[in-house]
Amino acid sequence: MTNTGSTRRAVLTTAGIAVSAVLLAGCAGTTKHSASSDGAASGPVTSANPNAPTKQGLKISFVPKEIDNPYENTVDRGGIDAVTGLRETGKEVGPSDASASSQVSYITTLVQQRQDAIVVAANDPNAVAPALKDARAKGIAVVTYDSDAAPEARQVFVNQADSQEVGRTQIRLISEQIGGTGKIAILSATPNATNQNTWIGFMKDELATPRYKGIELVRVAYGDDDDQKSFQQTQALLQSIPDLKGIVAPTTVGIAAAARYLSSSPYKGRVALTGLGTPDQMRQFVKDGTVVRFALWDPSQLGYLAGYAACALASGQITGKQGEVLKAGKLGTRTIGNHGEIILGPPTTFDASTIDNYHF
Ligand code: RAM
Repeated sequence: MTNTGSTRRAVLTTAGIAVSAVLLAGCAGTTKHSASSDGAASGPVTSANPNAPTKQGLKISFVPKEIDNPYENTVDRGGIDAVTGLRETGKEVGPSDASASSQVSYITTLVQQRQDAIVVAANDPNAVAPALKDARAKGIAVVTYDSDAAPEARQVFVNQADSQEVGRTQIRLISEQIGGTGKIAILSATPNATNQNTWIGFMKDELATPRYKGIELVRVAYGDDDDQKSFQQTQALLQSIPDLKGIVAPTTVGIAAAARYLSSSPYKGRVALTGLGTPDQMRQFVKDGTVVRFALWDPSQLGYLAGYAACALASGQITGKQGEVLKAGKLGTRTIGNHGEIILGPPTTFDASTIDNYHF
């Protein structure tokens, strides 16, 4: 659960310098190439000025669920691209595991470093809340992306897609793949993850509709967004539920590990697997017939949108109120919705006929 500095990585990019990724080993939140800005974050902004110029010298930090998750790294590269495109400084720093409190010390360090904005994919909605509230009280803009924190601890939540749609889509996909009847299980990330729990809630809601009366959700297992644990949990599900027809893994780590297990097991082609995966990780399993169809969005666009949201908040162009409009560079604009939610767009589904069109 505790994060050791040795596995920690910070990715830094500095405006105008083509540094795409720097691997650092060091103490919590070490900032090797800090911006020259004095970092004096201004006090909390209460009313938006959409025409305010984007401040310069902003320091924006991205805190993923865990630092070695390829999905989260792609998201953060997109975020760092966005902020460096605005001539600000961005970095990625975070824990080596996705446990509930693993991000707290990183956030605390970023507050001490007087970052202008902290962008975090919360491993637990409540565990990070006190540290984020402290950041807010010190005038630091707080954005959640991918996985939300308690709403009062942040200003906006940049959501990859409408949560209902993500949940319901996955039930539609598994139903199509098992012919509408039989036992299914969910292989999730961690038990506390806000995003997976929200999606699972909508999956259960969807399963309760008459259309899916032939499908029975028999278990929710947790691989903790750890490859090995997800692999073992897949094996355990298949061995303990002999008549299991399908698995839904709403996590890129989980679905890739489950596909790897299935692909070389006697269950390949007999037990369906769908959920949320990156095309790059899933390509071989789609091509070898282990997986028929799954879903996701473009992770780098999620980070890009969150990077723009962070700069806009830190510049006073938005405050997070419903109805405010975020200008997001190549993505156009997004209107802030209920409870400060900003949605990237609808999820995409991938299968053998389309997967080679996507490279992330
Ligand atoms: C994993 C993480 C992340 C989630 C994706 C789909 O990488 O759990 O939070 O959004 O899967």
